[in-house]
Amino acid sequence: VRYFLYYWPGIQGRGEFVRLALEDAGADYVDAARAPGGVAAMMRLMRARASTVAPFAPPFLQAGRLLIAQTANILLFLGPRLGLAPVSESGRHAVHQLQLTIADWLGEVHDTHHPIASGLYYAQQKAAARQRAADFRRHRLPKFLGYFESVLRGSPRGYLAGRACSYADLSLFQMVAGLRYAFPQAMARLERKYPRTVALHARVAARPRVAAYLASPRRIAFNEQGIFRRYPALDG
Ligand SMILES: N[C@@H](CCC(=O)N[C@@H](CS)C(=O)NCC(=O)O)C(=O)O
Repeated sequence: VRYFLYYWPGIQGRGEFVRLALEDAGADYVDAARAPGGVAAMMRLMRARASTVAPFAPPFLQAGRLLIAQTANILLFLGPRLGLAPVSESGRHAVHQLQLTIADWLGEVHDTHHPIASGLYYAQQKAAARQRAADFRRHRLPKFLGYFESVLRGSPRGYLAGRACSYADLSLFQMVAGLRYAFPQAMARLERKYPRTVALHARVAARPRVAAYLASPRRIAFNEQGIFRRYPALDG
């Protein structure tokens, strides 16, 4: 089956968590909104139709007649099809649980630069952003990193759940990559406390298809329109 991923062109954003899974598996997919006319097609798919529940927001995935939205839900669907989820029911729920926790974490990263409203510019909420980011760096970032480190500590193979790499491992790689981009100083200070998480990041980056993807033009560079933004004022 050929997959069609719809996500805003020009940013990694939430689409990147899906791209990483598709790329790692060598899946046949089209990054559909990056093609000419792709955004218009994406907006058309977001209009409710009688036969489907329309997505509220990108990313969403078209697979044959299926249209699936919500990052963690897309990965729940793709995981077994791409060989990136455990076979057991308990394993699949564990990976989905980890992915939902990553979604919560990512939302908090977003709120460091948009603490008041997503519809306002960063420049309109700078003072609140500084306050929110300081709390994120001091409390939330170590708490989330510590949680994933403790999950890895309990795992014999160095992956988050089960014996093999899952989409949650790919997503944790993306969190570390994004956090290093957005908060270079904070991450430099913190990282040594989370050696398993850092090692997992390196291990995922070295997976042959991921490495090839990261070096390709398909990987959009981090930038200040995405979720991970480098604003020095927010890095302390
Ligand atoms: N919970 C959803 C969030 C989707 C989402 O917030 N998408 C953003 C782009 S990353 C968007 O286009 N939001 C439009 C809006 O919230 O109005 C997910 O994880 O996929």
